[in-house]
Amino acid sequence: MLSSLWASEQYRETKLGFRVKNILFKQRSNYQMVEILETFDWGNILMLDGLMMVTEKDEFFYHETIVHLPMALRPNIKNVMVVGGGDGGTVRELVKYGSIENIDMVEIDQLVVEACKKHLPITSSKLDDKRVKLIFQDAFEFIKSAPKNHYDLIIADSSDPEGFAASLIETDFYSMVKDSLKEDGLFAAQSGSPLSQQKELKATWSNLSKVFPHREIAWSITPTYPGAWWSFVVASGKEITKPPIQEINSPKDCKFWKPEMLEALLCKPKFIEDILESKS
Ligand code: SPD
Repeated sequence: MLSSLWASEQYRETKLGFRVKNILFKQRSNYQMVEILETFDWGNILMLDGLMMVTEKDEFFYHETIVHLPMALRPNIKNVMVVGGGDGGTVRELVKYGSIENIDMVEIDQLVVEACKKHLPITSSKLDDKRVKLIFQDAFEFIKSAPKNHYDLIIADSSDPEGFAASLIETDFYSMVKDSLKEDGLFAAQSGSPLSQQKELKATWSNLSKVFPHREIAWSITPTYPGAWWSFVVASGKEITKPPIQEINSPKDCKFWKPEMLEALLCKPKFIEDILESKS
């Protein structure tokens, strides 16, 4: 029998629908509605407050970009903080590097992690790696008292900058991130859709510019996010230079990422340049 159940993400004035076979998990946490649904076309999907976070079919584009792009820009990354990332996809990519010694994952919502461990087994498969420390706390609060000059890489794998995640694109947050990073440490974050979230992307870029002297923007794709095209930022107190491709030591078991992608993803399409340069 065909299911007549549909999950749809309405983001502003656009809706994207996914036909659902089964509701695997649905529970309100202290922060948001957490749903994991089995779909016909996209595998199991995670939605938070009705917004798409992960589909099993296309999450690799996002998670491989948010990890392997910054990892390609700095050798010798050992100590990492992940802000958010409760589904585990970012950690799964990070643990591919034998050189990484420690990953502090600071996720506000323990229920997201529990649900993903059960229903998104591939995405969450490395959350029990012995180098991973799960900290269930508001990242803004955690980073206030985090050690200074400590991390080589901080990745913000957050929801859209609305509600409790809104503070994660503010200059106060970026300043604390900068203090927690070593001098040549790198900050990487998802910065939303250059098509559907131009105002947020512009705010991210200008706030970053107030704190970090060196920044780059990269594009990638996630077909099930609004606009499909996605953006990521990297920033540092020290110059960001692209190493020659043959010096990039990326893991081989990726589906989207390979060292040649660094040059491609850092090449800004004209309309992204225009957003970053616009006045408002
Ligand atoms: N509009 C959706 C933005 C979601 C970005 N974060 C996704 C989390 C994947 N680990």
